[in-house]
Amino acid sequence: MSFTQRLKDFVGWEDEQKNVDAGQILDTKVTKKTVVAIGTMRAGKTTHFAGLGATAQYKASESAKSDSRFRAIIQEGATNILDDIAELRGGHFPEATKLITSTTIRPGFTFEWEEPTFFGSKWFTVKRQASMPVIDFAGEQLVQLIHKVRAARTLEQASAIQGTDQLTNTVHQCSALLPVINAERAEGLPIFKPEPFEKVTGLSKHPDVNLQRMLSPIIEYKHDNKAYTPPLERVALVITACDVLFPIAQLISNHTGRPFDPLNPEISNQSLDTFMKAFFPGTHSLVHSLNVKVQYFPSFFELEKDVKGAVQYWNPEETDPVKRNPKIKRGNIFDSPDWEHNVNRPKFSEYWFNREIEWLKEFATMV
Ligand SMILES: Nc1nc2c(ncn2[C@@H]2O[C@H](COP(=O)(O)OP(=O)(O)OP(=O)(O)O)[C@@H](O)[C@H]2O)c(=O)[nH]1
Ligand SMILES: [Mg+2]
Repeated sequence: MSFTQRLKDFVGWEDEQKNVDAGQILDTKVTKKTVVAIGTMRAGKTTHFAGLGATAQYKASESAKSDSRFRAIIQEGATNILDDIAELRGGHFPEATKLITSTTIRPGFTFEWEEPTFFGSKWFTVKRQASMPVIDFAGEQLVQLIHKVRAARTLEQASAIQGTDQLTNTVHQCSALLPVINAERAEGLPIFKPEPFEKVTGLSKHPDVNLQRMLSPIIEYKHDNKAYTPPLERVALVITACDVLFPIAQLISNHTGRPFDPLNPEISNQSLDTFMKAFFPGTHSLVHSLNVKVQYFPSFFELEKDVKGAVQYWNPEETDPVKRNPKIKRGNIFDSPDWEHNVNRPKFSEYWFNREIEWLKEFATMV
């Protein structure tokens, strides 16, 4: 934590609350900072959120031993996230998200940090909280949402939506966006897999277009309704299934003329920025036009492979790739004497999930 932040915490100073009238008009008063995570079909949203939940649980357990406490409250809402976490630990990817008919969604994470902070000559306990409603809808349903958000350009329209559509409201309330993008959607790379665009009307063949269509209405809405919606302060791009990039990292490096290593903390941000610029040029330009700090997070769950490097499946005889169900590599009791950290622990980008939690902390409000 920076010194300035510590000072702010100490004196209980909060950044000037803009949009204080918003509560009266739209009843969308911001008490906690809200981060909204969003992504198109089969982007790896459910997997990523379950990974974040798992990491938060590990972190909370570890913090029990230290003075700095971390708590993770996972609200399931209408989702299945606790089960999804257990699935990952069992080596399975979560099921494809089903269409949700309920309007009371409100799933998500509340993370809380409690830290002794030394200031002057005294110790104080500083508590911060970040709330992260997760828009984990089936991709198909999200596409419908995009149309709604796009239509609500005026306050009247937004008010009409509010109450009937919590989801749209959540998007409009957010102060940070966390778009989730699957590395396999990089059109032009040998690993490219198109979005299942035939299945959904309104979905383009080109992932870059879908991402822009998803993000630009939110951005436009925020731009046009500055008095009624908190400003967008931050954007973090999560690149899922990053493990598929490892074997072609060298190719990308040659392609871009720069070192490419999403997992190297020194050049991760720069590598993924290059990646976005090359393969998602429209989205890259849209996000960068916001003039906010953009952070990238690589995310992956490694697949179980045999000695020849062939992916292992739970149902190898199935022809449908979804039903075939790849196995996630994970630790078992014979890996090392340290079973506490190994049993049912998937091999995943845990370091980066922790960085994501840190990012949320920087952004969290003091409570
Ligand atoms: N290799 C690899 N594959 C992944 C990873 N994350 C997701 N996948 C694959 O992508 C599929 C979709 O992931 P989900 O997490 O269900 O994606 P989603 O965005 O929730 O999808 P919908 O809810 O159907 O829109 C999984 O079943 C996996 O096959 C990853 O980190 N590595
Ligand atoms: Mg899902």
